[in-house]
Amino acid sequence: MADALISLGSNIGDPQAALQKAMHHLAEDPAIKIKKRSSFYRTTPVGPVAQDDFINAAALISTLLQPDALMQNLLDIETRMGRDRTHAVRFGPRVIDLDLILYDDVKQKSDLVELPHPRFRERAFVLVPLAELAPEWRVDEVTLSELAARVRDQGVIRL
Ligand code: PH2
Ligand code: MG
Ligand code: MG
Repeated sequence: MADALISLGSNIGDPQAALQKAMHHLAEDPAIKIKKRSSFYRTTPVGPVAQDDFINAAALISTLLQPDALMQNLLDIETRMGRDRTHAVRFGPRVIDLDLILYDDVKQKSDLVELPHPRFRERAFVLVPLAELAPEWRVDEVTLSELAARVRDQGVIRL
């Protein structure tokens, strides 16, 4: 069994309902056990695209799946929830986004997923929910709560 941290985000339609639905899909996957869910956060969009605020959250799971298989299941949930990547704008609005951020202390770069997630250290909308779930989880000797403290003030409000 491995532990993994997943970041969830949505800013189209009813984002809170979308996050709840995504949590249900995760819980229903027989290969995934949700250990903890974070609060929901309203977050200012990060990146080059002007768009609505996001709702973000995180889940701490344990799983028998290897990282690529887990990522594929996350992508399948996105597709089932109506995510269409064919005309998508990079960093643009999305009905649901499920990102695999950390998987034990695995470091890898496959076609499907890079671990740890390449941009998570800059993103309060990822780190604040992660630090709520696993404040003492260390990445290269630094805890998630320390990483989260470095990126405060990016408009992340707990609901
Ligand atoms: N996701 C992005 C780009 N920007 N900003 C916020 N606040 N939350 C997100 O989930 C997000 C973003 C691309 O995945
Ligand atoms: Mg993302
Ligand atoms: Mg994604």
